[in-house]
Amino acid sequence: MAKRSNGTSEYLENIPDIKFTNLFINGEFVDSISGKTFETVDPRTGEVITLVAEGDKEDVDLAVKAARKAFDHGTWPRMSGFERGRIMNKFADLIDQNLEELAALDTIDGGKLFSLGKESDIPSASRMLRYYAGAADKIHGETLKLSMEFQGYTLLEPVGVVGLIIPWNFPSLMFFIKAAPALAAGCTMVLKPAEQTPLSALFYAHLAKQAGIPDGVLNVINGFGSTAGAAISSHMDIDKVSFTGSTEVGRLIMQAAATSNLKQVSLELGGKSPLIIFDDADVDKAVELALLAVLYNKGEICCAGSRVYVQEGIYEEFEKKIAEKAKSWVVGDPFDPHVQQGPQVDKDQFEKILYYIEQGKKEGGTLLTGGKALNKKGYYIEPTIFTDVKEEMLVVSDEIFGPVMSLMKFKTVEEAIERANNTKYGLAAGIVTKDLNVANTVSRSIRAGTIWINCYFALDRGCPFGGYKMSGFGKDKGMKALYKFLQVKSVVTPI
Ligand code: TAP
Repeated sequence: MAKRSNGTSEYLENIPDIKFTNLFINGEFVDSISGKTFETVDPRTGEVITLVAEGDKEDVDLAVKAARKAFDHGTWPRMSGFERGRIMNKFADLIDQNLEELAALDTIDGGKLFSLGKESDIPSASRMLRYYAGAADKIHGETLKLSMEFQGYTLLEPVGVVGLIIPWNFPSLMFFIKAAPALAAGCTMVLKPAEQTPLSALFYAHLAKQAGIPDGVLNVINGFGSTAGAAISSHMDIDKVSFTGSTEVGRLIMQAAATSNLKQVSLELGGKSPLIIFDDADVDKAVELALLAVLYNKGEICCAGSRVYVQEGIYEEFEKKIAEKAKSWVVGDPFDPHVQQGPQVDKDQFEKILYYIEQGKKEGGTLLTGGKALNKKGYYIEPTIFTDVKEEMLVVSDEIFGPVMSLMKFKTVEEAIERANNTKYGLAAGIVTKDLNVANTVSRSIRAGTIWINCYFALDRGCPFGGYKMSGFGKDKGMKALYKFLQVKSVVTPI
């Protein structure tokens, strides 16, 4: 990797040259029609990394036209599933070959740990492709026994042109959580990365072309949600939108789909997930798990366990131990291999988190640890734990999307269930106990899409993931996600 001349990090050797900054339409990198660009910023310093082409409605129209042509007349939906899978595997090989550069792009663009990018995000992205590559030639309908005079069968057909709108917290993984099943199904697509993290998405567009994905199948439009994003969700020629992001924007996307062409919508939205720790837990292990649950990826993760309920018998010991551990948590440059938490993604997110911390203090919460920004350049925030908080306080009810935990005490299993469910969200929950009956009762009683028992963030490409309640609908990952990009056609003939 080459050094970037204006880099300010001491880890200059890790910083890649930025090769791709344009829109990717019909297999080519092109300027936006307006010629406009926007800045993408390094959250370690607040400095501009580069300018990126800013796509708008006209650019989305061009990309949809290319995707439509590739779907209606191109080879991708018509080739064998085996051949699609072969090309997707080649795409995955290319990702593996460029692992360090891709991880570095997500680190400078999103403040993500470089070490985790290399060990987890980028390898998971290529494995996501391989998982769905393996499914591409196993898409079958059913034969149907009908009434006396008829027989029938079903065909599973790709939905068509799909719009994929993704957030900034996992730029690489999110790209493939959406694009990999859509590719396997035979769809063509227009993907909009978040404005904060367009760089790895453009690199993936380049690798897609190298792998042999035909022109027009995968288009990438950088830009803002209110313009490029809205143009996708209201487009008359897009058949489905798969969205990951906030509940507020999810609502806008459903509205746009309803008032345009009634396109299908799937939404992976926010969360405020509970982690419930019972008296029989190993306290040291539970402390480790609780810290991971809220601090992983600097708390910028939809299923963060940000409401931690600890049963009264172990509460005091737990509180003492988690305070010690949180104070020794290392926050700093995400290229430093010793660092556990990098900067928040941008100034807005940084200020939003600090606002919630202030609200927590005003509402009567006690700061057990943290509570402020680090005294240095960049968007760094101390791991923050509040005690003396209740569900009705903003710090407990709202998704903060930062390194902020609300720590609370409970008495009984019933109380834990009731308080855990006292939220508009339903993305995930964690339970720590050795008692199988308690684990079973609680996991069945919590209204959330994923329950982790004696673990947290045990996310796997084969395991469906998505919300209940206002955390959305329509699963990502697993075979469920493949079927989101397929539709059923029934064919009936007389016998
Ligand atoms: P959002 O503001 O919702 O942005 C997500 C994406 O939607 C971005 O690409 C954004 O564009 C775009 N967007 C914004 N306004 C839009 C509009 N009117 N029409 C169409 N697209 C629009 O969320 P965020 O701040 O990026 O991410 C944080 C949120 O995402 C959190 O609430 C978090 O819980 C949620 N999230 C959920 C999950 C899952 S799996 N459920 C995973 C990750 C994140 P720009 O940002 O580029 O303007």
